[in-house]
Order: sequence, then C-alpha cells, then structure tokens
Amino acid sequence: MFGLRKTLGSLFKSGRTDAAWFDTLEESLIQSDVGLPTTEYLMAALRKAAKSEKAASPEDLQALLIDEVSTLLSRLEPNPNPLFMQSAQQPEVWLIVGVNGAGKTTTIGKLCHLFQSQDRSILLAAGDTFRAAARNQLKEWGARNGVDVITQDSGDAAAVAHDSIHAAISRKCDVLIIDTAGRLATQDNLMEELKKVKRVISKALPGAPHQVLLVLDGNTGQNGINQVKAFHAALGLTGLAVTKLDGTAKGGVICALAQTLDAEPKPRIFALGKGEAIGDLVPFNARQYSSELFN
Ligand SMILES: Nc1nc2c(ncn2[C@@H]2O[C@H](COP(=O)(O)OP(=O)(O)OP(=O)(O)O)[C@@H](O)[C@H]2O)c(=O)[nH]1
Ligand SMILES: [Mg+2]
Repeated sequence: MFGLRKTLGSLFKSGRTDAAWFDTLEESLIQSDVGLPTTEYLMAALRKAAKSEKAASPEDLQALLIDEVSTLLSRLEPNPNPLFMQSAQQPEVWLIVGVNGAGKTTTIGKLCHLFQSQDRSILLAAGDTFRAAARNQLKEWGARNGVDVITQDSGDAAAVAHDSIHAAISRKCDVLIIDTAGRLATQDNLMEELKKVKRVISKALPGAPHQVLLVLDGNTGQNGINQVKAFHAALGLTGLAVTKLDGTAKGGVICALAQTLDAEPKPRIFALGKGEAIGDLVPFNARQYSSELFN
C-alpha cells in the first residue's frame, strides 16, 4: 500500500547491515517525508542498537524501527477516538477544514457512512459556498448515504452553518457535519471567514463545534506541518484526517507531525483516508500504521 514499502521491504530482507545499508535506510526515511530531525533520531536509535548487538539482523532492526515509530506516533493517537464516541451532545457538530483539494468533502462522505453504521442520524451542511459544484458534490455524498444536505444559494458560509445548526436541533440529529471551502492558511480574509463560521456555530449552539477536523493530504510533505500549525492557531483544531495514503511514498509526514505536535495537547489523528470509496476511512492506530509503513 505505501510506496515506501518497496524500498524498505527489500532492505529488511537483505542479509547485511553495513554502512551502505544504514545509508539507504536513512535516505528512504527522508524521502518518505519523515523529516530530518525524526530521521536522525530514528537512525541514532538503530545504529546504537546495532552496535550493542541488541539488534544485529535486518529483521531485528525492522522490529526495533517499528517499535520506535509506534511509540513516537502513539502521541497522535486519540484515546478514546472521537469517531467512536457516542457523545451526549445532540447534535454533535463537526466542522471540516483544510486546503483546496485535501479531501474534505470525500472525508465527510466517509464519516457519514461510519457514523451511520453506529446508528447515528446525520445531517450535512454545504458550507463550501464558493462553487455550485462543491454543493453538488456534497449532495451526491448525501444521496449515497441517504442523508439530507442543508444548502443555500447565498455565498455566505456562516449563514449556512447557522441554518444547519437550527435544522439539526429541530430534526434531533445526532451528528451535523459542516463542509467548508478549501483555503490556504496564508489567505487571511478566508481564514477570517472560517473563524466567523466557527463563532456563528458557537453562538447558535454553545459548546459547538465539538470537533474541528483538519483534512490533510498525506502527500503534502513537510508543508503539511505548517498547515496543521496555522489552522490550529486560527481555529483550535481537535483532530486531523490524513488522506490519500493509498499508494503514496510519503506516509512519513505523520512521523514528522508527531515530533512537532509533541507538546500540544491537541490535535490528534482521528482517521486515515486510504482511497476514494465510501469505506476507505480507517481509524488511526499508531502501531498498525508503523508496521504498515515498514513492512
Ligand atoms: N486516492 C485517494 N483519493 C482521495 C482520498 N480522499 C480524497 N481523494 C480524492 O481527492 C480529490 C479531492 O477530494 P475532495 O474531497 O473534493 O477535496 P476537498 O478538500 O473537498 O476539495 P475542495 O473542496 O476543492 O477544497 C478527489 O478526486 C477525491 O476523490 C483518499 O484517501 N485517497
Ligand atoms: Mg470540497
């Protein structure tokens, strides 16, 4: 599944762990967007283990690497995962944000499917008011899931959010998921609009939004870290969904994130997107991810 696997798969099967072997491993980690500090940290741990002969064979080193990365990534694992919490809030409001094309609308379709499998009633809100096509795309996901979508012809995302909260309250929906238009964190006016959407939601329903989820393209590399920081600073993210991890060689960005977000209480990674289909959303599990990355 991960492209990194091809290089590493053969590396961990080779018999010798000489200097060239370590160099190849180091190169692979950097290429997969693990990032320099994390690569250095991991390589130091492996070299030390190899020297002390605690881990001599490639298999031993592979197991050690999986352990190290798993420990690192466990910082990002929510416990419990809000995807599976039946909260007392009704409606529980999810605000979905991120840069253009990250996979927000698709992730909403998948989330909707997941929540429905938990027997929760859902309402969607088309807060991406920039393009009519965006509204239609969300409507398609709504139709696929048999779920209503609140839309407006106006160009005001905050008004849609406001409407949808009242609709969700009066319909007694368990979960309301609000889509937003993609934007760069450097576009100040658009970030202000997003803050306004959040304020309007809080006013319409104190305590909401209960989750502010940043959808991050797993292929964005180190820039993904800046996205997380900037959106978090503006909105107070609670969670991340990292998408397009099917067939990428860049899954390492999650390791870099773990190191960066170390000191932060939030956000955590709730889910990974592994395809375009409705079922292609998996809850984030540090150990599983780590062994998939290096197997
Ligand atoms: N392979 C793969 N493709 C994905 C995944 N998630 C989303 N996509 C695709 O990425 C493209 C963009 O997805 P959207 O959901 O439209 O992204 P968005 O963030 O809503 O985009 P904007 O609303 O334009 O900002 C679509 O072609 C999706 O099918 C994933 O996990 N894997
Ligand atoms: Mg969209």
